[in-house]
Amino acid sequence: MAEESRRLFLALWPEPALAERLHQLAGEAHRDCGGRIMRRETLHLTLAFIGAVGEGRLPELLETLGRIRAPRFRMQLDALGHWAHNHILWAGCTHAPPALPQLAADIRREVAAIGLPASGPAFVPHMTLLRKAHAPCELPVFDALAWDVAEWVLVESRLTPQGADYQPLAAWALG
Ligand code: 2AM
Repeated sequence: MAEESRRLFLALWPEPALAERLHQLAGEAHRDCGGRIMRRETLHLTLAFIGAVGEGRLPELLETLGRIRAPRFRMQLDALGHWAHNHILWAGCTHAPPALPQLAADIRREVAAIGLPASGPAFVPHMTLLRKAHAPCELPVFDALAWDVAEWVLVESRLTPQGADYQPLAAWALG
């Protein structure tokens, strides 16, 4: 019988209060550019996308990821943007703290070292708020949202007719 596989990625997951604020922003942007609003509980920032991983490789992946050491950091979510190529309306930061791309690079390197694909496009930190969105005429103006990042998570994505359903599998604290 074929081995079960899971669709995996690594991400930062906001606390409910921050997710709520981002969800409100998504609603404001939606008035202008339409599209599909991401559910509050699914909002996240992807660090690395792996894709399908055979069940049998999970222990090795967990052990590899568990060896990564990285510092806590604060991020200011102060920007909204729209990508024409994939019709995503996103939230991000004008100046990412260096610890953020460093964490993404460490994860990608370690995952690649055990022969799994963890690259995807170049790392551009963003949180998808709307999909299938038109280019906005005017983006909502908002006060920067501070995000104190204390952990990162391994998440399984299950595709359902209602959209992606995300299940956290493991979390690691930042030092
Ligand atoms: P997106 O929001 O920019 O589409 C789970 O699907 C997460 O992994 C999403 O944040 C998604 O980013 C990202 N993702 C999905 N497929 C990907 C791929 N092939 N390469 C890189 N990232 C991907």
